Amino acid sequence: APLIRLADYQPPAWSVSDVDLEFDLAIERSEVRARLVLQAGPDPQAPLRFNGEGLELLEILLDGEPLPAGRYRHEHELLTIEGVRHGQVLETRVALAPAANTALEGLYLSGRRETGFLLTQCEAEGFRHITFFPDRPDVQARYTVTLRADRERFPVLLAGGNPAGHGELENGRHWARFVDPYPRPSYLFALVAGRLERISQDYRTADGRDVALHIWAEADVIDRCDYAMDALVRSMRWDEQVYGRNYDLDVFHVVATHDFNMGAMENKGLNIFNAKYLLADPDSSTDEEYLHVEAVVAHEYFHNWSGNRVTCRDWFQLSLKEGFTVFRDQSFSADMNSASLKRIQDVSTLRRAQFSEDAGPLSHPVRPAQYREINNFYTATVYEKGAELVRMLAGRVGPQAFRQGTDLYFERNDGRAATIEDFVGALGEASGIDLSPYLAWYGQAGTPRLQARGNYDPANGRYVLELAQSTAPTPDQPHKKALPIPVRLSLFNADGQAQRLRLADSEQDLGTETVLELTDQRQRFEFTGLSQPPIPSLLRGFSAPVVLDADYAPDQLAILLRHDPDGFNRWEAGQQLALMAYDRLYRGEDASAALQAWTEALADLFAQPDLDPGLLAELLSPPSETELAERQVDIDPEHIHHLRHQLNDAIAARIGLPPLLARYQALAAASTSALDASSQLRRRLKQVLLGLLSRLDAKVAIPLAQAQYATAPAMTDRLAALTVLLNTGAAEAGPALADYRRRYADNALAMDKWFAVQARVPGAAALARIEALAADPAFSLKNPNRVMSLLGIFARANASGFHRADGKGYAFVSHQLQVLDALNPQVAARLATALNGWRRLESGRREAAHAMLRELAARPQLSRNLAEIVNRILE
Ligand code: HT7
Ligand code: ZN
Repeated sequence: APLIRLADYQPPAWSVSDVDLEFDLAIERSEVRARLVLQAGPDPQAPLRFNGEGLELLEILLDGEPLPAGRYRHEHELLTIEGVRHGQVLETRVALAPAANTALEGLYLSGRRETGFLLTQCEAEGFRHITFFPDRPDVQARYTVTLRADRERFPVLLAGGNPAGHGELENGRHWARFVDPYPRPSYLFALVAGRLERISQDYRTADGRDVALHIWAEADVIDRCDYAMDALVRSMRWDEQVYGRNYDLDVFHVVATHDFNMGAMENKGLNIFNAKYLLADPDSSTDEEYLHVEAVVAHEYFHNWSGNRVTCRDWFQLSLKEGFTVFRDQSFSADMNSASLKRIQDVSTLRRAQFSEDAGPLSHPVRPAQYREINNFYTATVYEKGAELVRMLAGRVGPQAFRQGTDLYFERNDGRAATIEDFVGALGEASGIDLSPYLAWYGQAGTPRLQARGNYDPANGRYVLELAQSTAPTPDQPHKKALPIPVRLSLFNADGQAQRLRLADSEQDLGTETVLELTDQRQRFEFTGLSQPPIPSLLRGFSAPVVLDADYAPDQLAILLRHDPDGFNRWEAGQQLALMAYDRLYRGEDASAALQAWTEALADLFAQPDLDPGLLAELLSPPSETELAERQVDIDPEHIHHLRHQLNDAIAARIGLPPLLARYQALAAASTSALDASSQLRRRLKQVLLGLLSRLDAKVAIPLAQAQYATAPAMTDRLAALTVLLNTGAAEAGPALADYRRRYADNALAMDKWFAVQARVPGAAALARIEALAADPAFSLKNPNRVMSLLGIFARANASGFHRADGKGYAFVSHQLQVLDALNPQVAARLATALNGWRRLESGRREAAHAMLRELAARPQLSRNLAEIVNRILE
C-alpha cells in the first residue's frame, strides 16, 4: 500500500455539493443509487477519480445519460472519468453484500441473518464500500437519503439528518427519507434498518429547539438503555453550559449493536454504539462500565460540534476532533464525578496505553506525518495524548480565554474542514498569547523526560529549581526539539504546609501555587524567602504529559503523600515511592527505605476514617505491570509480575490483617447495588482490600470471596470476587465460573467479562486456559468484543501469561491473527499492537517474538491493516 504523507496534501480535484442516495436494502444483497452534483476543483480539466471498494457497478450515467464503457475506468479501487464538467450529475447504481461483510466497515449485518439488522460504519474510509465517492473529509456535501425495504423484516428505517417523509410501497415494502441540512463529510454517513425497539425523551435546547431523543436497541436489551439516555441529557446540558453548544437537528438517534470495531461512532444525527458502551444495568454491568457509558455517550454527543459541525481537513488532523473531544468528555466526567479521581484514572490510562505506545516502534506524533492505513492511527497517542495537549493549551490561556477561543474556533470553522493550526490559532487569538511553540507538541513523537533538581541555600533562604528536558529519538525523528512544558508547582515545608512563592527577579507574591513554563532545553527558577528547605510538588494535576525525574528522598515523597492537597499529586507521590522501591527490588538492592516510607504513610492514611474511599483505593494500588515494564530493557514479564506482587504484599503486611479485614467486613456488611458515586467508591475500595487480603492470607480471603460472589448485590462485587477466586487458584473458582455462565448465558456483554476475567489470570497456566476458551462454542472470531475480551486481554493485559519464555504465547496469537485478519483486518491490526514492545524483552522472548513477527510479515495474504502494523513493529 502507498505511503500517504501530510506534506503531500492537495485539495480535492473534484468534490460534490449534493448527494442523493437511494437504498434498496436486503440482507444478502442491497442496491445503492447515488446522484452526485459535481464541483470542480482548482483545475476543471483534471480527471475525476472517486473511491470505490468492493462495489459491483450496475449502472453509470452522467447528466442522465448512460456513460459508454470507454468513457470511464473502474480499476484499482478507483472510478476514473475524464472530461466531466462542473455542475454535472454523476449517477451510479451498485450492489453490495452486507451479510458477507465480516470486516464491519461499510454496510453490514449485526447479529444473525434471520433476526439481525443492517447498519453502516464509514469512519474513516467506509463510505467507499457503499458507493463511489471522493471519500475524504474535506469533501462536504448536503445529503438526502431514501431507504426502501421489506416492512416486516425491516420495520425501522433510520438515517442521519431530519425525517423528510415515509410511506408504503408495493409488495409489503416501505420507504423513509432523511435530509441533513448541514454539509458534512462522507465518513459521517449512517443508516440503520431492522427490528429495533426504542426509548425516547423530549429535550428542549437552551436556544429553544425541541429535539426528540431516541435510543434504539434489540428487544432483549432495550431495558438496559435508561442510563445512556440519562447520560445523553446531562451531556447535552453540559455542552450548552460549558461550551455554549446546542444540538442542531430535530431528532437525535442512538443505536446499540453487538458487532462493532470500536467504541462508538458520531454519525450526524445517528450515533451508533458498541453495545458495551451504551447498555448498563446493575445486575450485569460494573461501576467502571457505567462510567464508560457516561463518558462515551458524552464523547459521541460532543462530536456533534467538535468533529461534525467543524470537521478535519484530512486524517492527519484526526486529533483535532479526537483529542479535543476526549478532553471535553474527560472534563464532563470530572464534573459529574470526583475530579481528582478522574484525573488519576486518565493519567493511569495515558501511562499504560500511550507512554508504552510512544516507547516502541509504533510511536508517532499526535499529528502523524504519514500512514498507509488510517484505521491504524486511532491510537492512544491521537486520542489520549491529543487530549493532554488541549489540556495544556487550556491551562496556558486560562478558563475564560479558552472558552472565548473555542467559541471563535467553532464560529470561524463552522461547516469547514479545519486543521490543528486553526484550533491553536483561535485559542492564541482569543487569549492574545502566542501559542505557536505548542504546535511542536503535535509534530514530535515520544514522551519528554523532565529532569528536576533543587538546591536550597539556608544562608539566604533561596531555592533554585533546575528544570531540563530531553526526548529520546523515535522512528523517523532522530533529533528532538525543546517543547514548552508547563510545570504547575507548590513548595511544601517539612510539616506539609504549602509555602508562599516569590521568584527572585520579581516582587510578586504568587500565592501557594504557580505555573513555570520551561521553554528551553534547560532553565533555572529561583525562589526567595524560604525559611526551610522546600519539598517541591511538581507537575501538579499532571500539568504536562512527561515523565518526571526528580531526585526526591523517600521521606520527602512521604510528606507529599500525607499532605499534598492536590489529590492527583498526593497519589503521584505514592506512585513515585512505589517506583523507587520497585527499581531497587528489580536491581536486587535494598528497597526498605522506600518501602517503609511508602507503606507507613499508606497505613496512616488507611487509618484516617474520613479519607475519600475512592482516593484510598487508588493510593493502595501500585503502578500497573505495563508502567513498571517501561522502566526496563531486557524485560522478563514474569519477574515484573512477581515484583508487583511484592509491592502489594508490602502494603498488606504493613497495614496488617486485622485492620484490612475489619475495613473489608464493614464495607461488605453495608454492600448495596446503589449506583451513587459514594457507593461506587466504597465498592472500589472493597475490591482493592479483598485483593490485598488475598495476598496476605489466601485462606482468609477465599471464603470471603466465595461469600462475596454468592451474595453480590452488584456486578462489580461479583466480578471482583471471581477475580480473587481465579487468581488465588481456589477450587471454588470452577463452580463460580459455571454459575456465572448459567446466569449470563444470554447476556453477550456479561459473557465477554466471563472470558476476560479468565484471560487475565496471570502466569504460565494462562495459555492452556486461553486455548480452551478459544475453542469454546461461545467464542467467535467474528465478534470484536469477544475477540478483545479473550485474545485482546491475553495479549495486551496479561504479560506474564502471553510473553512465555517458550514463545508458545506468540505462536498461538499468530495463528489467531491470521484467521482473524481474513475476517476483520481492523481488529487483527489492533490485536497485533500487543507486540509493540518486543524489542525490549529479554533475549529469549525477544528472539521468539521476532521470529513470529517475521513469519507473519512474510505471509502473502495479510491485509493492509495488519501488514502495516507488523512491518512498523519490525522496522
Ligand atoms: N470517531 C469514531 C471512530 C470510529 C472508527 C474508526 C475506525 C474504524 C471504526 C470506527 N468506529 C468508530 C469513534 C470516536 O472517537 O468517537
Ligand atoms: Zn471520538
